[in-house]
Amino acid sequence: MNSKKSNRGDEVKNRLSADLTQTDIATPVRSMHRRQFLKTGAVVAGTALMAGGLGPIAARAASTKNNLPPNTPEWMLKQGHPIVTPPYGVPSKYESDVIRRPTDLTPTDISSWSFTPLQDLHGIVTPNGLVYERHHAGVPAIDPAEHRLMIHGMVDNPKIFTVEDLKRFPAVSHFYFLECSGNTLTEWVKPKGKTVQSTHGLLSCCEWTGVPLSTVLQEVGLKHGASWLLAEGADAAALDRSVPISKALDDAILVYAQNGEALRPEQGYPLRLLLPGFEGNMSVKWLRRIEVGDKPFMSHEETAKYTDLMPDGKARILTFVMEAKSVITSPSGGHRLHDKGFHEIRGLAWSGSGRISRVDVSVDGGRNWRRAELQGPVLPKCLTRFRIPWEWRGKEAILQSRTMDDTGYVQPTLKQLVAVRGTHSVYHYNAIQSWHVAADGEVTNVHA
Ligand SMILES: Nc1nc2c(c(=O)[nH]1)N[C@H]1C(S)=C(S)[C@@H](COP(=O)(O)O)O[C@H]1N2
Ligand SMILES: [Mo]
Repeated sequence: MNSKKSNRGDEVKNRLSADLTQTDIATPVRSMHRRQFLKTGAVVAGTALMAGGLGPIAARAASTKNNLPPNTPEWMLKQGHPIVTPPYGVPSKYESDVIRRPTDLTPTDISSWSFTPLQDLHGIVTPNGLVYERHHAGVPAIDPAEHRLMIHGMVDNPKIFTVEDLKRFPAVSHFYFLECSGNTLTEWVKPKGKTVQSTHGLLSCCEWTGVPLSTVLQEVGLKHGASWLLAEGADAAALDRSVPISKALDDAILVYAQNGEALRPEQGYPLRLLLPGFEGNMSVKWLRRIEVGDKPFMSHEETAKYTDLMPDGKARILTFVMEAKSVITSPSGGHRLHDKGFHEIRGLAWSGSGRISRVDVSVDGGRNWRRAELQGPVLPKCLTRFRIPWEWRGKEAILQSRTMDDTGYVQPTLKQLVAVRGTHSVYHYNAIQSWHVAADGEVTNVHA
């Protein structure tokens, strides 16, 4: 997926390397002697950017040499484009390869996935246009004026709410990750995904706004003995899942906005359920009906699918929580390190059980570990960004991250995971990911 990028990087690297001494390549810009910096300034700046994974910037700079100092770049010689073109802003055209990517694993693109480009993102928030997608019957085009949420079953006052009704309730906003329990499913037996987008990209993190489900359940009144509910979507799949009342009364949200604007159609416009830390499948999109009952409803999605086949031939069912997991996003599969010396290893950690308490990073396949820095705020059931400095000496390395959450749970190695779960499972893969760095800087997915 990054091949375009790395090729561009390679070209520049080839063109630049003629001008560079070995010392220049190995010296971090910050500590470089001023005279030396001036002598090789433009070239070194480009190289340093590539070292940080910003290959395309260096590539562009080199391909438009006339725009480089001491010249005045062409974009300073005329005025820019006027405001509100377009009225809804879009990223720079130079970011056009930062996109969701589909999979070739599904026979149709109606019931399929698209993956978030984790390798290109910064911080913890997923921009709305890059949030991963999982639809079982495509994206319905719902007119919010004709959408309703019906709540019935074991309640005192069954009700039908409009979206506007729900927006009148006191609102909350929280940052939570959303992960498909099928995330990383290709990796059980062999390392398959080429990039972190394809291995871990069924993962996103937004600020979700809506009304707590507990508030609305209070409005309709739960009958004595009510202990489960069924949430149903208004798509052609009519996807439905059972939710324990304890979760519904805890942190479940009826969501109508993500990252400050209305939900995107792909994310469930105009209304979705969000169950923080639970498998993505249960956060029912295009939510139209909640039925309250006293036992799980045993829908297709929680019996035929979304169960975990164990080594003894029995299947675990109703496995809700997404357990602690982490992954290095830079450098990661498809990247290429061009320069020895300083690199910042960056990644994401998350846990459906609570807060991330720690991330350790190994560069030797798990023999030695160093503690990474966690970027605040460290929020519960939210992505947490970690970073750690690394001096690459141009030798082979195996990069791994291992996280722990505030329950004390430690992310397993693949061996530990398979010892318990076997290899017949599809969902809930959360083993430590390994990226192999070759002596030539090429980064690939391996099992270590
Ligand atoms: N109604 C409905 N809800 C749904 C789905 C669906 O197909 N239909 N897919 C589920 C699955 S499997 C996941 S992982 C998440 C994906 O949410 P997203 O597309 O907003 O990332 O929505 C869940 N909710
Ligand atoms: Mo999913």
